[in-house]
Amino acid sequence: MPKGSYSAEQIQVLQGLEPVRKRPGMYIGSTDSRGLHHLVHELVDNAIDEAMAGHCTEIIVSLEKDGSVAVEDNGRGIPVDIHKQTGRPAMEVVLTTLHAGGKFGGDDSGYKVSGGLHGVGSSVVNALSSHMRAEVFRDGKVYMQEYKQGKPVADMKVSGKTEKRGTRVSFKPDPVIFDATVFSMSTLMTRLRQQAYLTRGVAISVLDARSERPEEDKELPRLYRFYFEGGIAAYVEHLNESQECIGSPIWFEHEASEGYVEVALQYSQSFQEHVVSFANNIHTSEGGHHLTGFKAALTRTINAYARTQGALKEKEDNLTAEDVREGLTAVVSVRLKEPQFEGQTKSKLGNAEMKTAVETVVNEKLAQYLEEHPAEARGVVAKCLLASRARLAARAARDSVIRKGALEGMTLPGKLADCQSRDPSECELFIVEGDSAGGSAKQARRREFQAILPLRGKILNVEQSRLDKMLANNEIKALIVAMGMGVGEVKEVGKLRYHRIVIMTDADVDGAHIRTLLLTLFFRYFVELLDGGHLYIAQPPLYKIQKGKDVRYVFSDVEKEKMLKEYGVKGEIIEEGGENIEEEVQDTEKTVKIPHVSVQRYKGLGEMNADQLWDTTMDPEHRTMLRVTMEDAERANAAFTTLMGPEVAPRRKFIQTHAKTVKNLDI
Ligand code: TTJ
Repeated sequence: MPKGSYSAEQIQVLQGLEPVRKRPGMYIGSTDSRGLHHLVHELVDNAIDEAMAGHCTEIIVSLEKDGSVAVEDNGRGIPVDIHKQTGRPAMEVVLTTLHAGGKFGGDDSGYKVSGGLHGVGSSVVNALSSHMRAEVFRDGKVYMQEYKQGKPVADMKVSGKTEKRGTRVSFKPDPVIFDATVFSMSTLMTRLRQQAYLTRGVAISVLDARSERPEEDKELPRLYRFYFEGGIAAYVEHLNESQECIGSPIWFEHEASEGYVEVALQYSQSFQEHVVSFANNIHTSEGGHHLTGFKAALTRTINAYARTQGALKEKEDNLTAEDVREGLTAVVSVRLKEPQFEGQTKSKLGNAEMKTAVETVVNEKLAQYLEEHPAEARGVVAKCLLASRARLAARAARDSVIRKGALEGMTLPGKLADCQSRDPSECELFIVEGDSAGGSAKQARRREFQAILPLRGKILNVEQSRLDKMLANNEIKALIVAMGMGVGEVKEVGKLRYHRIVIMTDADVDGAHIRTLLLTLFFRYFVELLDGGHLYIAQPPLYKIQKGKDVRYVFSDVEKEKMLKEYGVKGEIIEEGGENIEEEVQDTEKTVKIPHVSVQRYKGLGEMNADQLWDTTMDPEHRTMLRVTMEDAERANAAFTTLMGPEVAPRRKFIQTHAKTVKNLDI
């Protein structure tokens, strides 16, 4: 079969659409407004693929009077010939079966948007529609088939004559499936505009023909046409609209063996960095190898140029990656045959070969640009040097804070109850929350090798703070001084005074928060301690269960229930209390009395007496501690960034999604 011709032979694994209607969320993520709009993009992606293959220049999305949406292109049309495996027209197979692999034409030579991150296929749209009509215009004829809930109403037929060429698919989302079935033109436009920027030379129009429009659409014109001859260069121009720019956007493309690479960039006098990356038109918000390659090449090329021009003197250090990205706006777009999407939100490009592919192109083309545009090149280098000088000044200020501060002087903080030993390999530092827990821990500890540092209140949120500001915080300074290894550029792991650093917080929400803050601090500034296995989390018990002289400590509710069963007492009885109370446990409101057995719940470390704290939590012979591993920290890092970073929206989302898993809420 010659390349570029098409037939219906390559559809591989076929499956009906029943599972889609049973569990729509599995296929389109959700059945809310987001999932609803996803249906449109699913169809548009097919048309974009046809455009990327070079066969389509116009895509029209229309919101019809009857609540349906139509997507039409002027491509070659979905194949209508008979698919050998099933004996049905290819169009029917494409729209009524879940086809693994997503290839329904003979033409799999190109890069595809559909079948990428969300590409579940147009049949999924069909399954979730109360009604769908597909039309293919080719060879002067209109081939047409209609469906209800994904099932053909009749065989495909020739329904008329036409001069047109292309595909038109219209559908009405099934109200049985979706919470709401009203489309928002403004929502659709955001993504369609982006797609138009990314697919240079293709026009994407949106037409609103509805008589009733939702509130957010009422002010909008009824017709938009997104067409950007400049593609991503126009995108960069648009992003930099309100900035004072250095020259026009730089644009280049290259068809490498690993895939297609396209880059546009422009510097402005802003201090922000705005670099966005895409793989097969899908926004890779978590970056990936294409972005890594871009950044590496940028740093290398600008440094090389600055050196040959003498802008960087021999004895001066190279510009850092951050220096060369200050004021940069860039779009990096790659297309590849088999994109791998990884990461927390599956939006990180995992194909390692794209690093070199992008790096090589950018090295070459950017160097060439700088050579050919000396005026712009001077502007760019000047901007980067400015960023570098600002960074050096900030560092000097920070160093002086460190030198002037208590760190070098080594005056240990007053509230540290240090241990006697000076052999770090046997020394332990317990970081405890609050003075009262600190008091218990001081009584409980073995002073020969255990030191206690009580921290008051919530320590600073380090994710958002710079090092200098962080060092102004007394709690953090005390901790850093106690550990003895310094911080930032004067850090020396060899000077660590304790080889075990133990975070010991209460088993409640506040404790968890302080633990997260501490982990953030360690992850950001003392990653060596994680690598070296020096960081631990203490495991104080949740309950003390006592029957006569027999005392047991348990660390979870499950363990508690198990223990009580062993004693022949059921959980419910405990809650109700009972007769024959023989024992009373003092010191707590939460004492529950039952025959012979008492259960005490520890709300905080302060509620344990020194002996109990030693026995259960601090005694190396009996305690369990969790060692914080790099893997924990890596996993935590994502949470840190979401929870602690400056962006509010993702944090709210994280909290909403995880709220149910926060147990032991201390109300
Ligand atoms: C497949 O490979 C051979 C040539 O035609 C290719 C194809 O299917 N092209 C195509 C599909 N163009 N447009 C579509 C399409 C457009 C919409 C709006 C919806 C769907 C499901 C497909």
